[in-house]
Amino acid sequence: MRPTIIPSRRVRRTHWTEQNTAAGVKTYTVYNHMLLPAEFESIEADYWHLCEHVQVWDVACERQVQLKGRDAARLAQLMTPRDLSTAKPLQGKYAPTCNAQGGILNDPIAIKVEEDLWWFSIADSDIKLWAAGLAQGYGLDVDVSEPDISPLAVQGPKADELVARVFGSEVCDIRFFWGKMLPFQGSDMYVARSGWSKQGGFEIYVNDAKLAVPLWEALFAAGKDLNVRIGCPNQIERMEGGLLSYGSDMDDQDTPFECGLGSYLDLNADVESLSLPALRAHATQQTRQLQGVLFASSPTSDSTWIELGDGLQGEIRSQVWSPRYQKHLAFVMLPFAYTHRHSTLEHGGVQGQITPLPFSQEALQA
Ligand code: THG
Repeated sequence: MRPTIIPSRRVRRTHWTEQNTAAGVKTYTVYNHMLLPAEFESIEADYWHLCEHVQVWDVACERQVQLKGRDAARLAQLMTPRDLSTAKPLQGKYAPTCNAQGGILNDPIAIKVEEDLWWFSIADSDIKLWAAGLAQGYGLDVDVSEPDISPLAVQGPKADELVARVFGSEVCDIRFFWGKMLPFQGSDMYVARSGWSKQGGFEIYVNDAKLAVPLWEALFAAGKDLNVRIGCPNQIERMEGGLLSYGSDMDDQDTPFECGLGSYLDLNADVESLSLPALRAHATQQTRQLQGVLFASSPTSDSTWIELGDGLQGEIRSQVWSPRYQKHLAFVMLPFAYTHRHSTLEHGGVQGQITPLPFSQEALQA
């Protein structure tokens, strides 16, 4: 028998856990102390369906850390080296959060809901504790909480059509990383064009537990002819698209520069941010970089360490076989001391091509 996991108050269910079970979820992971489906039919079958049709994902585990009060914007800015001063209400910004040494603590979407109300839609680390600690230490007038707000993602090429059938055609003019407050059965929900895939789609932030299942059912009823299916973030699709997963691809031992997230910081911004001084200094001291590596077949080694010679090592952070490109894709942290002199490496008896992230179409198809 395969091992199972016991849900509890520590390993939390979501409003849609019964729907996942009924649909035959095969694998779960735990994310922000909450169940996150990882596989339905198979990772490969789920992948092809996501790229061709439309899926509904229970991503309730993308919890909202809410900052509310007079100092909400100040706390939000302290947490991230990205300049948030230009954000408009209902706009989201991908905003890595970093500690005073510049180490990455999370890579949330920071959403300015209202002037004094921010949501950090977080990846898997306990940002609420850190935000509350900063608020305490800086003596800020802000309430930090994790309200019961559960994103439901609709992803895939037919997502616009499906979400328009439920929320109206005005969803079609929502721009990437922006959102609108739209009513569902009398309750306004934040509907944003975002989601952890490159197939396009929306995330609906369900803020009323009573409406979680009705919304789920409405989406499936409206999408029958679109071949809508239950799905979840997909390792093949997200690696092909170069989306990073906090905890796997990066953690607090890495800086945004090392992980290729330098474009999401504003080093020259005149803002109060805990990590900016360290990151300004680090900008010129980088010694390694997360790279893509493409192998023609899967390396036979189980080790995540790649021996590069001369005492140098690379570390595989994530990897997957791509059925579309017939290549084994890896995200690997590699020292400049190696990549400045080499464009290939060897691991588990297989030669790999080193290439920037996100992967280019040329590199994937080569
Ligand atoms: N949606 C919501 N919350 C989330 C995620 C999400 N919390 C956890 C995790 N995902 C946070 N991490 C990411 C990482 C990448 C992106 C979004 C959230 C993303 N990146 C685009 C890219 O890299 O191409 C675009 C970023 C940009 O250019 O602004 O979408 O998915 N609610």
